[in-house]
This record gives sequence, structure tokens and C-alpha cells, in this order.
Amino acid sequence: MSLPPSIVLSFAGSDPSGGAGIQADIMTLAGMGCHPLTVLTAVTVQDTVGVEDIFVMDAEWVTDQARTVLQDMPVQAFKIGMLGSVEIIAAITEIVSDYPDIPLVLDPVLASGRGDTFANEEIIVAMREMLFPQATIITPNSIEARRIALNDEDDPEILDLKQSAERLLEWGCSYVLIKGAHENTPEVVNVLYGVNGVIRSDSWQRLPGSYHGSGCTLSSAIAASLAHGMSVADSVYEAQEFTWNTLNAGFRPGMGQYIPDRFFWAETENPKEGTGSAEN
Ligand code: PXL
Repeated sequence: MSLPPSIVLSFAGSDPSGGAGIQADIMTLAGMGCHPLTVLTAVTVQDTVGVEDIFVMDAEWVTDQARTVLQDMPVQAFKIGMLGSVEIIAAITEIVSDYPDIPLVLDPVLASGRGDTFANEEIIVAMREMLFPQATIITPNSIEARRIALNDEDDPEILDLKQSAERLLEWGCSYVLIKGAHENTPEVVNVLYGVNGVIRSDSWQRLPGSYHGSGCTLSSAIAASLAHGMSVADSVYEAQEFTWNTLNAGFRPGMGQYIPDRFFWAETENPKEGTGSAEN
């Protein structure tokens, strides 16, 4: 008899296009051998081109969804994506603080890859103050890292990514993975920072398309690897390799962005290998 899958609880918004959000989390977690528990924070109206509307759940509904499944099943990791409101942030904080030994991956989603806004200043401050101290790892892209770290006295042109990472760590998360896809570099360089500095830096061949849901895929894949008992550094590598392969196998089902194929590995012909190289 095979072992039962590890269980990961994802707090996220619904993306009906199946590119990002809870749908991305479900496919990624399932694709990596986990059983996903899903707590909806919001429902969006969107396609592969853009977001048309957002309905944010009442915080009590978030609490009820989570408490009900958590009373029934043990989880090996938490993953948090789109938050929707300060009340939801407070509700999730209260829940995860009851499980201090369970790894928590926080993807600080501020906007979709196409620039649709998901978070205002209030949400950023609440996330920083309430959720960062609970997070094992946060996974901002370079734009999100700079925006969250920036204070009024900063010149945004000067604040570099290492400095941003240091600030984010000061708010209490254990690790920060800054994703470099938006930086002007030939390869995509993702850097994992801990309190003592850089832990690993991985470079990946830059793929040509514009992808919808790559961040959700990466953060869920980290949660899956942590749920399997891997270290943070190994989980980050494993998740990047998985995500790069989903992007490489990405497909364009509509008029807008490409969607990562989280089941690339189920294809029978000619599976491609990732080209990531670790520098540390
Ligand atoms: O990729 C971030 C993200 C997270 N959650 C939802 C989204 C998106 C991007 O569009 O729609 C629901």
C-alpha cells in the first residue's frame, strides 16, 4: 500500500482561467503529490487577458473554512496567496499562530503579473506586521520586495534587492526568496536570503512568453516540498525546477498570457530537463 499524500492548506483567491490563484495551487500541489486543502479568500472575474472584478470573502468565512478542515485533518504546510482585506489577514494570522511548527509559505501577492492591483497600502502594512513574523519563507518578486521594503526616506532607485531582503527579514520571516524575472538580466536569477545573508542563488534560462500563475506555482511547489520534509534551501531548488518545467511546457489557451502546465511530467514524449544551475 502506498503512503497517503502530505496535506497542504492553501489560502488563496479563485482564478476562473485556471492560470493563477487557488486553481494553480491545487494543480501544483496535486502534481507534486500532495493533497490540497483550499480556503478561498476571494473570487475574481478574469480570463487570461486580465482581471475584471474581485469579490472579497468575509473574514469569518475564511476562518470557518479553515477551522473546519483543520479540526478534521493534520496539515504539513500552509501556503498563503491573495489576501483581499486586513480582516482576512487578521483571521489567517490567528489561525496559523495556533500551528507554530507547521511551515508557512507566504506569497505576498500585490498585483497580477499583468498589473491588476490586489493590495493597497493598508494590506501591505497588515501583511508585514501580522503575517511576516509567522512566515517560514516569503516569495516576493523584485518589484514586490522593493515596494514592501521601501520607506518614506528611501530613494527607490537606490534600494537594492539585498537591502530589501534584509528589511523584509527584519519584519520576522525566516527566509526571503526574491524572484528575478522582472530584472533586466539575461537569465532569471532567484536569490534565497536568510538572516545571515545569501543562502542560494539559482539562474534559469529566461523563457520568451508572458506567464499567468508562475508565482502561485512556485510558492505552492515550495510548500509541497516543505510538506515532504525537505529543507528550505532544497525546497526552493526543487520548486524552481518544477516551475521552470511548467513554464517551458506552458500553453496559450486564450487571447492573453501563457499558462504553466503543472502536469508537464505526465507527457509521454520527450520530457525536457530544466537548465537551472546553483551558484551556492
Ligand atoms: O499571480 C497572483 C495571483 C494570485 N491570486 C489570484 C490571481 C493572481 C493573478 O492574477 O488572479 C486569484
